[in-house]
Amino acid sequence: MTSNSVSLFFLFFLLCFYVHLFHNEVTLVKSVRGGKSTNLAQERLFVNVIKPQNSSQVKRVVEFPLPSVHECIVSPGSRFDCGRDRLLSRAECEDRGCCFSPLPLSPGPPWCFYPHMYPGYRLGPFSPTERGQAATLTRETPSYLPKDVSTLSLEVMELNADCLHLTVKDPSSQRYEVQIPGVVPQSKADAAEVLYTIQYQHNPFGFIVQRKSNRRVIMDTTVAPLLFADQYLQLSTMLASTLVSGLGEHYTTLILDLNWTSLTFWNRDMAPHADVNLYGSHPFYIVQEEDGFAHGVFLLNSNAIGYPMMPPYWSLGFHLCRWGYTTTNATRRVVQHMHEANIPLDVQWNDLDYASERRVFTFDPLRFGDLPEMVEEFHKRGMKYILILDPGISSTSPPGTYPPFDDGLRRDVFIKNATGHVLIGKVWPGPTAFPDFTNPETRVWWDDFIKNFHSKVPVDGLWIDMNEPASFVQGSVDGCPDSDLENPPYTPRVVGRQLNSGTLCMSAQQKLSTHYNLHNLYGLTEAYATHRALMNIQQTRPFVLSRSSFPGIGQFSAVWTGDVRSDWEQLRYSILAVLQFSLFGVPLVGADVCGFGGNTTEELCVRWMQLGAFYPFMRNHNDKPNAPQEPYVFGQKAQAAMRSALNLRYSLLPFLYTLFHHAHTSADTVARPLFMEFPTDPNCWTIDHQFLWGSSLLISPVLDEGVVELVAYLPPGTWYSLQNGQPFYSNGQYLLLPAPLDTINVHVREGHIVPRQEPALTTTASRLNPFFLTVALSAGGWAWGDMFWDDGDSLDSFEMQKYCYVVFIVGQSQMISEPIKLNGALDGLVLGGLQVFGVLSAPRYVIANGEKVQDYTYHTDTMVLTVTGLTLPMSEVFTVQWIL
Ligand code: MIG
Repeated sequence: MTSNSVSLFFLFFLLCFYVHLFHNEVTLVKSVRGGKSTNLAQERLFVNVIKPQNSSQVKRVVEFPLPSVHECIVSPGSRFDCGRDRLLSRAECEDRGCCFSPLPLSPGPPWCFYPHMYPGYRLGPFSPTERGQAATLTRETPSYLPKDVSTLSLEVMELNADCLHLTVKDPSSQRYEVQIPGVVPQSKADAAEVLYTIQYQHNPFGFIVQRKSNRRVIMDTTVAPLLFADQYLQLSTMLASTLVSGLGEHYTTLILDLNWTSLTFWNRDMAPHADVNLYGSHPFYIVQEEDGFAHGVFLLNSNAIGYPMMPPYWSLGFHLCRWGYTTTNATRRVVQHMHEANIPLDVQWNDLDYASERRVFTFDPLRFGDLPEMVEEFHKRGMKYILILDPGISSTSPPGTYPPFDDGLRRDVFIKNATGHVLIGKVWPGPTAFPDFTNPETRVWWDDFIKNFHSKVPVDGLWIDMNEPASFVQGSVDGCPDSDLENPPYTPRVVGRQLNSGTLCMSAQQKLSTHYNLHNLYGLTEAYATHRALMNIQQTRPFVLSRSSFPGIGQFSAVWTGDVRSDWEQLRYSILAVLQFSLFGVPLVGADVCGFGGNTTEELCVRWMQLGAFYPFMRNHNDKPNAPQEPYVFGQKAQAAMRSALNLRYSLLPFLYTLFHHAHTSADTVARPLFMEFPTDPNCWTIDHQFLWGSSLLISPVLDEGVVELVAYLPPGTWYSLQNGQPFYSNGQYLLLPAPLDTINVHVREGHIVPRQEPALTTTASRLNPFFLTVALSAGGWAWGDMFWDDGDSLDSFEMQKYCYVVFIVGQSQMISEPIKLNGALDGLVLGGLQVFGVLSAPRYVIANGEKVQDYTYHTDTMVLTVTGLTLPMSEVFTVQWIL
């Protein structure tokens, strides 16, 4: 299961549940009776999974009896598709023993559907296993699918009180199983504490998972047969509500459309737009149950995975990139302009421009000849540097002139075609071979070349693009053989209609298995290899940014949402995309600020910089042909707005970093949908134009052109404007808020304390500045906050106990810091002040560490107390009191 599910339980009584099926491609079809019905019992979910295996297809002709009329009495909304693989005629449908009844709706219920009690597997007796219990499933009547598997093994493991794990597999053959590198939690739940029950229908086999406390059924697979064949797998269930999120990566809303839609998981180089498969695959969904409960279901063919990595502190600063910084001097000028415009910048990037003939591990001797010197200069300024590293290795340089290829051939690190020769595709350098990152030798080769390159160009992180993997030719320059892998009996609805479209041949051979099985894992395996290489070289926390993704990638990499267009619709989409990745255990995520494709406008770019200031990962990036969009190219007013958005972000970095600490240690989300904090508030269930940072900050960006005010929802409670402390007492209301071009609305939730620091032009500088605290008092005058702090880039600082953790508590007009863990990282750093929102009357005086304070102000209209000029050591207990 993805790591974030565990923490969701603690926050939201999440019942996590995962089904362990052996697939590498999934299509989901969801439908609600009659469209948007409120009859929750009618919703269902099909999971159609393409299964790999061996040898050629054998057509089996099965005789099915025609279902009786009454077996076909199924309401349209409860129909489960008996023809997911292809469109069937009545005769073909009835040949399968299914019911046929056309309907006028499109999209709508299937015409060919299963009768009640369609034959399936029979469940045998259970026997105990090491981790749970197991049984055999046997199919007496073969299904209509070619090469179905008649005997399956089922294992049921109660991993935790809140987590159930089911595995279904073919015991008789060695089938590919995903192995995701990471931690595998091994535990067994205490029976008394388990939150769910599981019941079985024996014949045909199905299971029902119920939440104990309210007896709600959260999964019921008896609604349609389990199908398990060589290249096809189908599991169907009812859903507990219509509020389903997840199942990325797609261009959708936060709450998915259940009106007979399909979502295909097939990693693809594809600019985000509706109804297509995008760069990553995350077969995880979360269902809100309408009374504040929620559960998640994860479909994976491997064991559980680890928590998100702890990012280096600098990676939370501002990143600037474009395709088309054609020389080192052009790149230097960008940094210089940013500096002169007084706009924070931590990380400067280069795209493909740096490479000689677009070949990775080289740099162009003329245009980028002094790249090493440039990187050193950036480092001296306290900045970092990242460049792009595509996986395709040029295969046409003269022998002896391009070691990555020559050496790769020698060490046998490349993906092979079906006949055992290195598969050649086409990417930016022309014909290329593709490293097989499932091969340990490839990882060593990759390490070696990164190390060698790093010894010349000391990059601070790597950007791994085109790793779906993308290729400009279909399959390979020689095409692909005609086989079941290239043309399965059922091809999911992928862009290009062929699995090998825009990528490698499915029959291509990797160390672990065929590319058919490993396709969606290419980015993950590359991210793992790259993370490891950087870790070995730098001995500090690696930074990797990947476009393609799969569950588990959050342990190794940040992800960005690919080639978004510079327009308002894509600005809006970016929030949903970021929130989805939060649910998938990838907290370090963002979209290209100001948009990648097409020209931005000044107004759009200002609004995007404001929203981007609240992406966990913030990078402004632009495509080659487009007008520039660095902050300094715009007018003074726009620059001022961008500068203030960035200063706001930089002031909040201690808080953001603390949220990442919680993501890393307990799988919390960082950017968070409102429903996760307010699960019983129906207004919050679907909101995806606003979001939270942790549980404390509510971000309400402007997402439309020409708009200077905005309707924002404030969940029940008191919310304070972060800008001026003005309180809003909400009963759960929509409010009209002013939002002039220089403003992004951010509200602090009552009862929370946000640790902050004076901003600077880099995090190297800001990390030395005085801290300050923003305190948002509850109605009773209380507040709580915490801060994680360390040197910002040591490996495993938490695991090695090399960090500080301080809790701040306010009550009865007094703030106390409680340093729970101190290792020295806060030595020399001071608290410079605090702002307290919601102080009901003017204090008579203020005392800090027992002494009267001179520098403070109180605003009667907003009820804000501001204390400045303090120098209280952060590494010691401190107190601040305001005497009323
Ligand atoms: O096919 O490296 O999504 O961010 O600038 C284009 C050039 C290849 C796609 C990435 C984009 C990057 C671009 N790359």
